[in-house]
Amino acid sequence: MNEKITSWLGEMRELLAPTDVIWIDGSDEQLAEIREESENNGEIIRLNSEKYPNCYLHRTAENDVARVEDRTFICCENQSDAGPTNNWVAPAEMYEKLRGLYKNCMNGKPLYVIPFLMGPPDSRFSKIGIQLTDSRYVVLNMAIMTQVGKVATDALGANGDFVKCLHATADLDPENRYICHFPQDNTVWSINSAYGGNVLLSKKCLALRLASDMGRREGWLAEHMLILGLESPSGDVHYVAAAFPSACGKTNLAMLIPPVQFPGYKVWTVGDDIAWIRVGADGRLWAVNPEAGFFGVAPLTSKKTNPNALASIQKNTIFTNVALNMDDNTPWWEGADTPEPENVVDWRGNVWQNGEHKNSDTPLAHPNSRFTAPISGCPCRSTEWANPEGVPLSAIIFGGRRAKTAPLVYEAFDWNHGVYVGATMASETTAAASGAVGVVRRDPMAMLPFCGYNMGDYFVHWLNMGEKASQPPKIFHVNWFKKGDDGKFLWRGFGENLRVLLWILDRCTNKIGARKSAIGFLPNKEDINLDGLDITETAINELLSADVQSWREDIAAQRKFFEPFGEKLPREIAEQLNETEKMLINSTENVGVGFSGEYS
Ligand code: OXD
Ligand code: MN
Repeated sequence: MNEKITSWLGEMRELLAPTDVIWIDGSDEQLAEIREESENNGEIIRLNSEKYPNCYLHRTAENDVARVEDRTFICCENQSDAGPTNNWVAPAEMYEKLRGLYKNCMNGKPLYVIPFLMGPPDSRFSKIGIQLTDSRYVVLNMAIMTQVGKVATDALGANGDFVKCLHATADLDPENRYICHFPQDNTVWSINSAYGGNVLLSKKCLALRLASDMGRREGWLAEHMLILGLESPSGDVHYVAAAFPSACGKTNLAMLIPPVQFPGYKVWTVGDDIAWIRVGADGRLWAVNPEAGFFGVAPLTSKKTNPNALASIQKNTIFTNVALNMDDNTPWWEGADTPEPENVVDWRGNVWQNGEHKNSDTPLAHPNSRFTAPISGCPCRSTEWANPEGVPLSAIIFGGRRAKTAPLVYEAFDWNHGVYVGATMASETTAAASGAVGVVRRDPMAMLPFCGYNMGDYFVHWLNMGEKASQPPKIFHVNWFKKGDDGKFLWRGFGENLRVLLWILDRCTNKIGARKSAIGFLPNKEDINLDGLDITETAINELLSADVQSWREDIAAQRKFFEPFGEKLPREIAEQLNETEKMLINSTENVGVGFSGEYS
């Protein structure tokens, strides 16, 4: 037994006072037993075993349905190390407050100990954590999202280090809900929530917030990125990583099915949410997905939007806060392929019969309802998912949800400009975090809620990674969400996004040219394959251009966002901003930054 575990566990037992300690060994038998207990206690509901074998539904408390950024803290010694974008409390003060809340909170309940491995076994990328929890739902989810039990304890050995993760459901008091990170102690403490993003501590807490800080110290990156492999008809596979804010389509892009006009192309999913990225011996950047499952947004998942995700969630899946079709005991959500059920239980547990819900305008599934499904069930899973070396990246893509400002795609001039493009990313907010939906907020590299240290230092680290990599990937920005004056999306998205990926890869392999503009290289229209796509000339012109006036307004917003970083904002980023502003001043209103007018 690893002594570090014994002494930590002893201390935690004394604090939490559980009745019992149960070690998760990862065996099918043990997990089956826990599922049965959860079912008997009403924590999970078994779904139709023929249509959805080994699938369950869970409902969280009504006030506990999303990540709580205002209750999430980085507790390092100096506030300046957490930076202006993180909530901060000194570690001693936070530990003391939380100890009070944890004291005896597992009285009458067992404590589950979950050793978990993130990343392929025997890989320089991998990290080990141990999560303590009083929630069987958390145990079952962790067993999908990570590799739990023996595989982790074997990797840990007698002396290995691990991240200490503590979660307690306590009484779900939102006023005392805390998600706290202690980077100097490799520790996460979470209390009074049972929603995935707050309690599956492997995910946002370890694999992003703590790992980003470890990555800075150890010379690698932990990013909020999907990883996919794009295979061409000749069999070559190129890998790209893409960062979009939560609920902006990372899972859909990672599992894309090419349109019929592109026979022989295939997309292979390496990961849909997190990438750990290191410089390889060849000077390229190599990436692994540290997770073993998907914790995806259910609403709008359908045969049309993401058939691969749909196939992945037909078995061995836990659904959270979706609706339940009472007629056949199957899950349902807005945007599903089947019509709204007549007899249905909504995500809150309210029963609606004989179609009576159809007069209501509240959704049946929560907009942030989720599925937890193992990557092993994904039909387009990449064989490289478990490669201990990871996959080499040809491109990094940043993206957001912008109705107006950003074009469909553009390429950064070079690495440093790409870091500036990532640092100035912005997106309209979604339901994945509590708070208003649809408000534009700046979200550098989609890491605003997940960077575990000062974001000014994070930008420096990104710039340094470009120096360390002699063959860094090219950097791009995409926006699938641009709207026309009629308020409708200009681009169909989903499978059609392959056309943009192909332009990106053609740029990476130097097959085509592009037009230099103030914001980056924009595509020549004829270089994006639009075969068989029903799109007007006006729409494509609008998609491939950017409006100077709204971009100038954006520059002002970027400056404002950077202000609180003060001295920490790297000079290179400030220079890129000034340079872009200068180029925008020289662009005339009519020409636009790209080619408005060019094709009219
Ligand atoms: C997620 C998120 O759950 O980003 O992946 O909120
Ligand atoms: Mn995410």
